[in-house]
Amino acid sequence: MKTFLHASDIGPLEQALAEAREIKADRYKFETLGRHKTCLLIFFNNSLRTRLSTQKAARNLGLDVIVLDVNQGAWKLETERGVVMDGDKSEHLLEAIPVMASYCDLIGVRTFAGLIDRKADYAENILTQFICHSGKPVFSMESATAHPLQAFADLITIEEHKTKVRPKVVLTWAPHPRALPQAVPNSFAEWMRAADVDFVITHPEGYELDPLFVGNARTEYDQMKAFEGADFVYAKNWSCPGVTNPADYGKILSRDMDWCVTSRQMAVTDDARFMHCLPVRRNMIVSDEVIESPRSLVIPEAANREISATIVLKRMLEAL
Ligand code: AN0
Ligand code: CP
Repeated sequence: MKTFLHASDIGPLEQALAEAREIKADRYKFETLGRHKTCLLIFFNNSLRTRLSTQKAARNLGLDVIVLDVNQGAWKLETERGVVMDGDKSEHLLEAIPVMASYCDLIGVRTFAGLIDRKADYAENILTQFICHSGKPVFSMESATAHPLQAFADLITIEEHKTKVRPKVVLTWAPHPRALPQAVPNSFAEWMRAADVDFVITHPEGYELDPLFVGNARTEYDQMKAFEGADFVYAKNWSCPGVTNPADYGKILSRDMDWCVTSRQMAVTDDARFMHCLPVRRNMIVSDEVIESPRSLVIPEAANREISATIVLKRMLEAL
């Protein structure tokens, strides 16, 4: 595997899930695979889970790890070609990438959508430059439009906790005070479509996700209806994807607190498990009661980030 951005990059999901069980049974099984190899993790944005779980995964495989926080201690990087660099940015990504690549064997990149220019975000401007100019395998640690390590961990979590062959999985939009990217719901939808689940998306009108990720997944605009009989409820806020109205891209279209997941909606599910990628704002996205209930999976879900990252890094090492 040379790049990791889409569900298709991991190949058959059954095989990936079997590998997850293998790693979970012994996470040090491949501890010599990364000997004398270095994994560079580059963060353009904040992170708690990705930062820790990916380092842990790398160490499971015997890799050395270098972490760079671009906004703390590095030179400010210009990302657009053709700019006269007379502002506050001292270095261009086009030099920085090959330099960083010369010190490592694998590269992980965390970068968020700007939420201003839909075309630039969906072209994955920063991640693409790493893929084109590093000469090294590159994996997304959440990029502008996708968060595949999260979606893979979510799939593992659903697989571990499902009690039906084909569970009903509901992705629900929920309110948030700041405009957030579509990366998490995009990838979650993409991976759920590839998995053997009954998948439904619910959100207020105008929040339709990009067809590139959701394909022809079922949308139900009535949240209560969508929740009926659900086995898994996956909550997430996202800003307007600009699919129906490009001018609204990145905007907050609704602050309707009725969409906050509480026991009112959970009551119509089939005793559903609650999921969220974290970080989560309590009593905006989900009530204290629901996130603290024994049906909440947010902690095992986050723990599975170590497993998804171990598999992705292992696959990349095997292909070196
Ligand atoms: C980010 C997002 O919505 O993409 C990271 C989630 C993994 N969330 C926030 O910035 C709160
Ligand atoms: N879920 C997730 O990716 O969290 P962080 O932003 O803390 O890494």
